Amino acid sequence: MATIRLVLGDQLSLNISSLSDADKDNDLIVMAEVHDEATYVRHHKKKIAFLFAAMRQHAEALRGEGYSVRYRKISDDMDADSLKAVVRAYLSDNSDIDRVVVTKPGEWRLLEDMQTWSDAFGCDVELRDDNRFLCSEETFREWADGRKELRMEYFYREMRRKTGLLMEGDDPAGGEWNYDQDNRKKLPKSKSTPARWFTSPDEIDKGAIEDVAERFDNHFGDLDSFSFATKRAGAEEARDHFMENILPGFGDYQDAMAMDEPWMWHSILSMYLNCGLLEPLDLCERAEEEWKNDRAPLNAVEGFIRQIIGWREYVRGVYWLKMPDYKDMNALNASRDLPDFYWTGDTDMTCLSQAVRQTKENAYAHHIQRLMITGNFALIAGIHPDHVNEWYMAVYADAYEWVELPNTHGMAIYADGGVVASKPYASSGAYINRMSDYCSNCAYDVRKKTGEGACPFNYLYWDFIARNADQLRSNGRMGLIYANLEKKSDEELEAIKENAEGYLKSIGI
Ligand code: FAD
Ligand code: DLZ
Ligand code: SF4
Repeated sequence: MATIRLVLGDQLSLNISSLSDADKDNDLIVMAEVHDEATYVRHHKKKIAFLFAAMRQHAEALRGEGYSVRYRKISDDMDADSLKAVVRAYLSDNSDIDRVVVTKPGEWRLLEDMQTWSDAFGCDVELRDDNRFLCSEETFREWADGRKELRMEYFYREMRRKTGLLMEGDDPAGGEWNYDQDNRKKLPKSKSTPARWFTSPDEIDKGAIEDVAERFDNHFGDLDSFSFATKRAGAEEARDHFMENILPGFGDYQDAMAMDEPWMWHSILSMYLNCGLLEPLDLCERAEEEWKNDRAPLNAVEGFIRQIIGWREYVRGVYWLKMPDYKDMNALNASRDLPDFYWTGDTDMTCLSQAVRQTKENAYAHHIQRLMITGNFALIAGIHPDHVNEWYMAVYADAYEWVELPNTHGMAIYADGGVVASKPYASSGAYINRMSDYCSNCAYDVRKKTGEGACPFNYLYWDFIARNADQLRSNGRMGLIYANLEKKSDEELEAIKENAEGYLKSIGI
């Protein structure tokens, strides 16, 4: 008898656990482009095109390795519209298949669905752990067990010890675990950003792009100028270009933003990492080599490695530890709709129009834009977590719920009440002005707190602080902020409230 090995769109790794014991002569590898996965949120067109193209390229690579691959391209046949329907169809067409093996998906909704497959199909359906992470779900649970707070920094130190990355014996390289204090420079006017590595689509990519243009025209985002790598070799070129040319500056300007600069010194590797074209440990080891060979400074290399073995592994651990309840959390009772400008970029707020327009164009925005612009606005305006989650899931080429949800509900909008962040990452226009040149190119005045032309981040910030006082005042890290709130006169507080309500009404939420 034979086995179906189902490979999902974000499981494009040759060493994925579902294939570890595959019988190349008998087993069938099944890969399928299905409407259910492509439409459960209105994914950016470039995200779908990227994934379909990368899946098609991976199917060829697997064939090259001697596997029998059954690949179903997206079609208009709505009878086989989900992964479950596709697997069922293969099972009923092949009486010699009596088992399905799949690596666990990265989203709860699909895991829950797959847990019903064995009964539904009347055969063994084996769900295997995803072996592409450095910390298993079980190890994370053990680390979390009994801890009052799940702070990333302590998890990260464990991961440094476990991997030996940037360790000198039992001590961290250079004496500090974290060099974040060196990584907060604003981009000087005289400094230009480095050229980036992009590629152009081959025939397989062009086919996927056409299929997406034809079928998902009503989805968010631009499809032209598609320039992601879709094969492992391309992703590795992007990686090598980053290590050689970009990594040395990764640290210094990690928190900076600048007009018409979508990439800064960020790696633009998350979409490859998350779908399996690159591997986390390999990236970190290569970055460490750059430091060891004096080609990149410690603050850059430590910062980069922390994002991967720290944040990336940590948010995945939190996701599987806290789901399914995590998704329904709304600690601050946020209830507003998402403003239309999150989909169009049409707003006079330069910071937001830059972040959204670049997102629309590239299916990418860098971390500080996601956190301190779109995330911060959603937080201080009080947008309902479900709308925030849906938007972030849809718009980025690297978005899968295991990584997106703890970053939105946890890091950006404090919907989880402090599981991920020790306090809300709320800020007024002053922070954005300090870290970017957006404000000097904006219709609003960042120095004005209320009244005509005042920066909306200013009054929305204080309105957020005031309306959530009951819940946040007791947080030790918010003490200074609440002391400043106390200093505001009743008239000032009234003007803040009026401005905030008037503005939110004017944008229709
Ligand atoms: P770099 O800045 O070059 O960082 C290097 C790598 O570190 C990234 O490729 C990524 O794999 C990892 N990394 C960095 N920060 C994080 C983080 N906070 N969590 C997990 N991994 C991290 N990342 C996603 O991969 N998918 C998402 O859907 C996603 N949604 C986000 C939503 C919000 C509100 C926020 C604040 C962050 C989100 N992130 C998400 C994390 C981070 O912003 C992206 O990983 C990063 O911007 C990807 O670009 P890059 O590859 O250039 O990253
Ligand atoms: C994101 C996505 C999209 C757009 N399309 C497909 C698809 O057609 N077939 C597939 O196997 N996977 C797709 N994916 C990725 C899945 O949604 C992803 O595997 C799950 O969300 C779990 O992480
Ligand atoms: Fe954004 Fe306010 Fe600065 Fe305009 S002035 S760019 S709205 S922070």
